[in-house]
Amino acid sequence: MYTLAIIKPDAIAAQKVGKIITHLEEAGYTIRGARLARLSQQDAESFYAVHRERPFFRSLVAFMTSGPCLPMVLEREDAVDHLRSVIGATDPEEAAEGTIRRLYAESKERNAIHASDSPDTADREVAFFFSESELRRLWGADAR
Ligand code: 3AN
Repeated sequence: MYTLAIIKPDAIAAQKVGKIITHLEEAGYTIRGARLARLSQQDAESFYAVHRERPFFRSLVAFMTSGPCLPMVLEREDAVDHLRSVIGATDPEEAAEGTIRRLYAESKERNAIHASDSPDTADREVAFFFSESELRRLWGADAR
C-alpha cells in the first residue's frame, strides 16, 4: 500500500531530512518516489483545499511555499494509518514520544512532515506529485 508524505520546508531548513528518512526506513517504509519541489501559491492552495475556510489557511499556504519541500511516495503494509502513528499529532507538544513531529517539528504549523489521512486522500495526493508512468519508469517490473 502507498501513502504520500511531505518533508516540509521547516525540516528541510533545519537539515533534518536525513534523520527523517532514516526514521521512515527504520519504520519499514520503502521510498517509491521522492523529489524536491517548490510549491507555487496555486499548488499549495489546491493541495490544502479542504482547509480553505480554516483560520490558518493563508499562513499554511505561505509556510508551504516559503522553501522547498520533499514529497515522497512511501510503501508499507497498512501505510496510511501506520504513517499517521509514526508522524504523531499535528501539534508536536501533543505528539507521542518518539514520533517524527515530537522529535523534529517546531510548532503546530511548522510541523516537519505531512502524511495522507485516508486511502482515498493518499491516492489523490500521490497523483498530485507523481504520475503512474514516473513510478513505473522508476521501478519497472517491481512497480505496484
Ligand atoms: P495533519 O497534518 O496532522 O493531518 P491537518 O490536516 O488538520 O493536520 O492540518 C494540515 C496542516 O495545517 C498541518 N500539518 C499544519 O501544518 C497546519 N495546521 C493545522 N492546524 C493548525 C493550527 N491550529 N494552526 C496552525 N497551523 C495548523
